[in-house]
Amino acid sequence: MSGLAFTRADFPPGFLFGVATSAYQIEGHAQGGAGRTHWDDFAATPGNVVRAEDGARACDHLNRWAEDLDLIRDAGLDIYRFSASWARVLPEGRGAVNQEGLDFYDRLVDGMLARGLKPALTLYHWELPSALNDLGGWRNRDIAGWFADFTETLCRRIGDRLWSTAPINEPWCVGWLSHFLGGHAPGLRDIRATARAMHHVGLAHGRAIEVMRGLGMGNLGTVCNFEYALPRSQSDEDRAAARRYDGIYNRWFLGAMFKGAYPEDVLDGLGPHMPEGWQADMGTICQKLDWLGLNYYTCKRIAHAPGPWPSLSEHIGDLPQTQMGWEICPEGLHHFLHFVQGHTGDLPLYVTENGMANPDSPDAPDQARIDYLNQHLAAGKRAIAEGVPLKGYIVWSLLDNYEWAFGYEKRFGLVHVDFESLQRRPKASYYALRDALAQS
Ligand code: IFM
Repeated sequence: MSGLAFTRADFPPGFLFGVATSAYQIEGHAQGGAGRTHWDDFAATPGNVVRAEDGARACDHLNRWAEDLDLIRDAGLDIYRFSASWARVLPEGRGAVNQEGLDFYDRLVDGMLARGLKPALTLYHWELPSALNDLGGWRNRDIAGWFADFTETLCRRIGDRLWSTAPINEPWCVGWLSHFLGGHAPGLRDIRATARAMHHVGLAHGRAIEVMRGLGMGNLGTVCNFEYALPRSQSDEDRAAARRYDGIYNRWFLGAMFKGAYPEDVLDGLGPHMPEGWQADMGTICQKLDWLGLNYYTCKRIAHAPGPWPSLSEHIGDLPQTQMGWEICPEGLHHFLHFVQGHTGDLPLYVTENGMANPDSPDAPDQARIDYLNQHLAAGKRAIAEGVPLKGYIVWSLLDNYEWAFGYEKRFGLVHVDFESLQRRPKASYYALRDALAQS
C-alpha cells in the first residue's frame, strides 16, 4: 500500500488543507429543537431516497462534535468547512429563534478555534425549512430576503470568529438538480420553477454578501460545483449539447456572480421562464468576493437528444468509477482551475470539495481514495505551477455521512462511521493525509 505522494513542502507556503461536512448530513436533525426541512419531506416520500433514509440521526455530530473536531486537529488539518442548518437556527425559517441551535454553532466555532482550526462556514447546504418551502421555497423571490435575515441572525452571533463564509453550497444543485432533474428536495421537474430557482439562488447569495459586509465580516466567497462536460462523440450535435450542459452547469452562476451576466446560450432555454425584471437584479448578484471555491468530482459524456431544450442526454465513459458511478477524471479539475481563473483573475481559489465514495469497511485500506486524492492533488499542483492562484484543498468528507438521495450507502469519509454504534474509525486515507501533512 502506498500513501500520499506529497508533503506540505510540495505546495506554496501558506497553502491550506482541510475537510468539509454539512449540517443535515452529519448533525442529527431530529435533535436540538431544529425545525422540519424539505429534505425530511423529500425523504419521507417513497422513491426519492434509498431506503427512505433521512438525516434524523445521521452521525449524531450534534452530540459528538468535540470528538469530530479532535479528529480534524489530530490529522494536522488547517480548515474545517462546515455548514449551519437554517431550520436549526430558525425552525420556521423566519421569526422565532431556537437559542439551542445558535448556542450549538457558537460552541462549535469556539471548539474549532480552541483546536487551532479555521472555521469556514457555509450558510446554506441544502436543507430548507419546510415552512418556507410551503411558500414556494426557491421559486419565491422573497427567499432572498428570508435568507438575508437568517444570515444576519446567525452572523451577528458567530460572524466575528469565522475565517471564511460562503452563502450557498453548489447553486447548481439548489437550482437545477432540485427543480429540473428532481433529484434533490423539493424534487420538482419543471422548467419555470427551475428558471426562478436558478435566479433566486444568485439573488440570495448577493443579499447575504451585502448583509455580511454590513456586519463588517471579511473573507467572503462562493462555492460552486463544476462538472467536466465532454461530447460523447465529435459530431457537431454532440459538441453543441456538451456546450449547453457546460453552460447550465459551469457558466451560469460564474457568469452571474463575476460578470453580472448569464450566458446567452443558457438564456436561449431559460429566458422565457425567468421572473419578470430579473435583469435589474444582476448588480446585486455580482458582488465583490474575496475567493471562489470549486467543488469538483467528475466528468460526464454528453450527447444530443431529441426533445425540448436542453435536448441532451448524459452518459458515463470508460474511465474507472467511484462507488457513485462517477468517472475519475482529475484532468477536469485541472481544466476548471484554469477556466475559473479566466473569470476571476487573481482572486484566491480553493478546492472546497473533492473526494470519492468507496464501499469501505473499517478493516480494508481505502487505497482507492488515497489514489484519488493523489491524482487530484497532482492536478492542483500542476495548475499552481502554471500560475493559478490555488490557495487550499479541502477533502469531502471528514466522515461517512448522509449522501442525500443515496442515503447512508455511499461512503465519502476519511473516517468510517458505523451507523448503528456511531463509532468513528479513521481509514487508511485519514492516516495517509495526516502523515503527509506532518512532513515538511
Ligand atoms: O455529499 C455531497 C455534498 O453535500 C455536496 N457536494 C457533493 C457531495 C458528494 O455528492
